[in-house]
Amino acid sequence: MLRASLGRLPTSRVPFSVRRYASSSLNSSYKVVVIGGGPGGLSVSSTLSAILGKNNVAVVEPSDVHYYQPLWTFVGGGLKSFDQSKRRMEDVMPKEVDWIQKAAAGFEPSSNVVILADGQKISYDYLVVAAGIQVNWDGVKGLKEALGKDCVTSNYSADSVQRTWEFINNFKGGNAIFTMPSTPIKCAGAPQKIMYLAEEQFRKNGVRDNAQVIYNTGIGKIFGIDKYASTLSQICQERGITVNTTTELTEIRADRREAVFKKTGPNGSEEQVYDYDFLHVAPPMGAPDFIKKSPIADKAGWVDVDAATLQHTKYNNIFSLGDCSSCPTGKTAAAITSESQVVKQNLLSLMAGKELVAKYDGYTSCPLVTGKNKLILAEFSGYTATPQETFPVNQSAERASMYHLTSHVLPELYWSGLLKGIWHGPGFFRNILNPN
Ligand code: FAD
Ligand code: UQ1
Repeated sequence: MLRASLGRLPTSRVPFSVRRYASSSLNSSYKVVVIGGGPGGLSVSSTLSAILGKNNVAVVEPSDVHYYQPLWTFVGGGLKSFDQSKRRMEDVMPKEVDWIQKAAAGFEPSSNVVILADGQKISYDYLVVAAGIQVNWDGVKGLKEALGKDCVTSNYSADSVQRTWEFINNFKGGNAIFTMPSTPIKCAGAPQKIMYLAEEQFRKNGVRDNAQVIYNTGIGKIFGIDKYASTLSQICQERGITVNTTTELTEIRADRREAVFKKTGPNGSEEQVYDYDFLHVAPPMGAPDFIKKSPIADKAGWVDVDAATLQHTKYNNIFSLGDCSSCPTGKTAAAITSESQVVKQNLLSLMAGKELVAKYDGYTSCPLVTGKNKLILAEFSGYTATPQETFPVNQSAERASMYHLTSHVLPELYWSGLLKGIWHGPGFFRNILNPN
């Protein structure tokens, strides 16, 4: 039941000027509560707090740091520094929001309440859930213990991404294995992007002739969209990279430098053991546990939203975007550029009692870096599995221009555009440059 109208003020307010909300005894209420201070949460809260004004929008976010995760491929590949991916959360948090620096632990959507990890309850008129995806480090036996040590690394962790470059650059030969799980993950291209950068570096370092570069993926093809998959397969063939599909990492035996894989699919379960001299792991991922066990989750644990309006299928004052939502598309920051606009427009329409007309079309993108100065800019709809390219060129080709766009322009669009709520993706430019 909605209690809100556009002009209503919250029933209680943060009674001081600091933006962190530290009280554990006071219950508080906001017009809009946003869960998560990643790109999804910050884009939406920037715009809404600018429109609704101070004390009306709260962001629940426990972390002190905000990472531009797409840069981690470049960090692991030795092309950017880790510090370039990092900002203090207080520097990116919109000025007009109340930042509640705690974790959300549950939802009581029938009473419009979010429960925080310390038991405190925050009530809302409207809720936006953008808490990201959960990386399940326990999903591979031995991974947690092995990570960041003795040639085992992952670009999916702030703690190990810098080791990736160290291990790549020190690699002397043998098996360099890159893994991709069968679960949904964020940026499904990232597990192979780092492989292309590593393979290039092995050549530069004169160790390529002694190396086997192997991509073991739990899914049935190298990439979900055929147009890009065929170029990627060709690149792997030309560069002598072995691609094994339906081959999923289950265990790391670090003491013996062995990686255990199982065959997935209908004839699955066969076990294969590989020796490794470098191992880059993309771990299994899934919906965050606190969402999964709550009433706002679908069967798989994602926030259950309408794929077009991004409104919850059952609770109409709840929206979700980004990696934790049920939208059947590639989970990327690029997807959030489009999703955020839809959430903002539809939320404001709902507040004004108007029909929800904004519709998300599944746009997502994966900048597949294949070397220093080479990149395939895959842009597509995850809903139709067809390309949705911005530029009037064949985007499945490797291009230096796309590398420079991704390396230099996209970070700026992210920090100064998406996080500030003013960059809603390339749709406008696509309609001019490459209309269909
Ligand atoms: P996140 O960015 O994960 O943010 C979620 C926020 O919620 C976090 O700040 C977290 O602290 C907070 N949170 C978590 N739990 C709670 C809780 N219980 N309560 C409150 N807050 C909580 N995308 C691209 O578009 N292009 C790329 O090239 C690209 N490359 C990538 C490469 C790598 C190696 C990685 C790791 C990711 C890449 N991505 C890329 C994916 C992109 O980073 C994510 O899709 C994007 O960050 C998702 O944004 P989000 O806001 O949904 O979630
Ligand atoms: C994008 O807008 C974006 O967010 C800033 C990304 O995240 C890093 C992307 O990866 C991509 C591809 C886009 C889309 C932008 C253009 C200009 C194609």
